[in-house]
Amino acid sequence: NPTLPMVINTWKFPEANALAWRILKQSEGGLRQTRNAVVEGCTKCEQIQCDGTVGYGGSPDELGETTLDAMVMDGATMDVGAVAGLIGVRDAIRVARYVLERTTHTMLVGQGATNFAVAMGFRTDSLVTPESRAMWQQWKAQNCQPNFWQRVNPDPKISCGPYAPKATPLTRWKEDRARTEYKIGQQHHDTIGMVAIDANNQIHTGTSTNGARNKIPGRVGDSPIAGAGSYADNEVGAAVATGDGDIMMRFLPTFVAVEAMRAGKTPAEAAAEAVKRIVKHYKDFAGAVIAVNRLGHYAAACYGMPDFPFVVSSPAEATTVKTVKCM
Ligand code: SD4
Repeated sequence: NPTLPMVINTWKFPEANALAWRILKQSEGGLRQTRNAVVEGCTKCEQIQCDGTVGYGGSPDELGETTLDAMVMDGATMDVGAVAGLIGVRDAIRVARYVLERTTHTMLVGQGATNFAVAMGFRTDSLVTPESRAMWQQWKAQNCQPNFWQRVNPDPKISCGPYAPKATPLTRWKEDRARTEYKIGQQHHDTIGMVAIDANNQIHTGTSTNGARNKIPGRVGDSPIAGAGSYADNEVGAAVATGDGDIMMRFLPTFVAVEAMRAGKTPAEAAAEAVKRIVKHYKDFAGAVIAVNRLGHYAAACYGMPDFPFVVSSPAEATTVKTVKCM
C-alpha cells in the first residue's frame, strides 16, 4: 500500500509529526509502533510547548494554573487511556499511556491523575511559567468582576469569576485565536491531535492540550474524551478534532466521522459530516476534524476560521504541511 505507513496531525506542528514519523519508520514491523509514534510525537509538542496551547505554561485558568488534558486510543483493542485536568505533571500523554497500559480504567482526573503519575515515576513540576503568569494577570486586570461569592465570603485569591459571562468560552477561543494570529502572523497553535497507521493497518490516535484559556478550574474539554478529541478503529479508520471543545464534546465528532466512514463515506465526506452536525446548532462554532481511513486516505474539514493547517507524513510526502479552506 503506497499510502502507508502514515502520520497526520492537527495544526502546523511539524516537529511532532517528524518525530512520530521517525519512530514509525524506525520500528517498522515492531509491536505497537503506532502507539510509540503518537505518544512521543505529542510529547514533543508538550515539551516545546507547541506555541503555547500544548503542554505546560499555557492557557492559565481563572486561578492562573495550567492543567493538561490528553488521551491515547488503540484502534486494535479499542482501549483508551486519558488524563484530564492533570496538575503539576508535564507529560500528559505519557501519563495517559500509563493509564491505558497499567490500569483497567479509561480516565484519571485532577489530583488523582497526578498521584497516579507520581506512583508511576513521573516528575512533578510547576506548570506555570512567567509567560502564563503574565497572561493570567493581564486577563485578571481586564476581567475582574466581583461575584456573588465574594460578597458573601471575600477571598482575595479568587477575585474573578467563576464566570464573567461577558466572554463565553466560545468567544474566548475565537478571541484568543485572533489575538495570537495577529501577534505571530500565520502561525496557528492549538490542540495536537495525531493519527498513526502502520503498514499493517494498525492505528493509534492521541491528543494533548492545555485546554481553554481562562477556564473555570475543573473545566475539561473534548480532547481527552474518546469519540470527541479522537477515535480509532482498525476496521475503519480514525479521526482527530480541534477547536472549541466545550461545544465539540456535545457532538462526539470523531466518533461521528469514523462511523460515517464505516457506513461507506469517504474521509472528506465523513469529516464534513462531523463538522456540519455541530454547525447546524452552533453557527459561531470554530473547529476542525481530520478523518483518515484504514488505508491512509485522509481529509480535513473545518469551520469558523479561514483555513486549517495540518501535517502529513507518508511514503509519498514526509512531514508536509497542508492547508484546507474552511466551509
Ligand atoms: C479544548 N479542544 O480544550 C481544546 C482546545 C483546542 O484548538 O482544540 N484548541 O477545548
